[in-house]
Amino acid sequence: MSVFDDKKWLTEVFADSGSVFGLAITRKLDEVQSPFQKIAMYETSHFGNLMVIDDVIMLSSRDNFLYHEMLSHPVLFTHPNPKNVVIIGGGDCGTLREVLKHPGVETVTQIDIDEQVTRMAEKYFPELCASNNDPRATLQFADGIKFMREAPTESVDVIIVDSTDPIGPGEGLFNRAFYASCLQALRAGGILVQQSESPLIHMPLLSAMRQAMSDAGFAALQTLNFPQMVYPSGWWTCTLARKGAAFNGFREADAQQAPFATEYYNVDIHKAASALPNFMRKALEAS
Ligand code: SPD
Repeated sequence: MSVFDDKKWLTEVFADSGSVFGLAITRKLDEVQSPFQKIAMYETSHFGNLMVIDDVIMLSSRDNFLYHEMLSHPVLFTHPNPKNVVIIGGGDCGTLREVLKHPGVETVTQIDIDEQVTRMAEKYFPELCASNNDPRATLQFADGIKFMREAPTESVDVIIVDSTDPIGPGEGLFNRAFYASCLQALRAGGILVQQSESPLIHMPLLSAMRQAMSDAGFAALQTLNFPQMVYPSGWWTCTLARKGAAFNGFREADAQQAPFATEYYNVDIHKAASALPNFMRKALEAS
């Protein structure tokens, strides 16, 4: 018996780490079966609204800022002058909102395979969709793998892959063929960044992703880590891959004077996120 027996719990079981994460739910708000996946929305007692896709937690009102800011601002302050950005996935529009905060960004094309994710986000996370009508933004509902395969050569500065885990519709976004398409679409010095799962639970996957990025021809890789309570282990990463040049810090002065507010990202966080614990260094050196 637990002291929480008066609550309804939504639990996600992480079979690969023998652990489970739970949030207290006050009610189910919605559920839709799209042609691609089941999207469910819940109201929680402490984390605001919650989106769950195929029984996997995607985001909560309370902590999505960590993930969306870390997927956007480090890469945009690392690129010297990002003008044209592509987001693959990202249907909840939280990443799009962060990217559009950068005044130098001229176009953002978001390609999510599932329009229903965006329709649900508009309804239950309106704050994340507040910038969807920005004239710089184009939202397309299509296959991101095909989009990148057909993208004009050297037409993009930054590609952000804001995907689900590598199962279901997101599976094809984690392999060498996809990274090769991204490399071709990037201009010289362009950067791909992708959510790269938990360092504690998914290190073999993270190593394999990095290997596939290198095999595709990316010249330099950088993995950043940050907290994310609602994902397995509460600890998450994103990995940057640069075309044709090594990483050489980031535009620290610009980040310091950013003309917009963030809740998590700042210069010190950016630096700290690139510090990797020994077990990660060892695993990445070995791969
Ligand atoms: N284990 C869930 C990982 C999901 C990562 N992407 C979430 C998308 C939020 N924009």
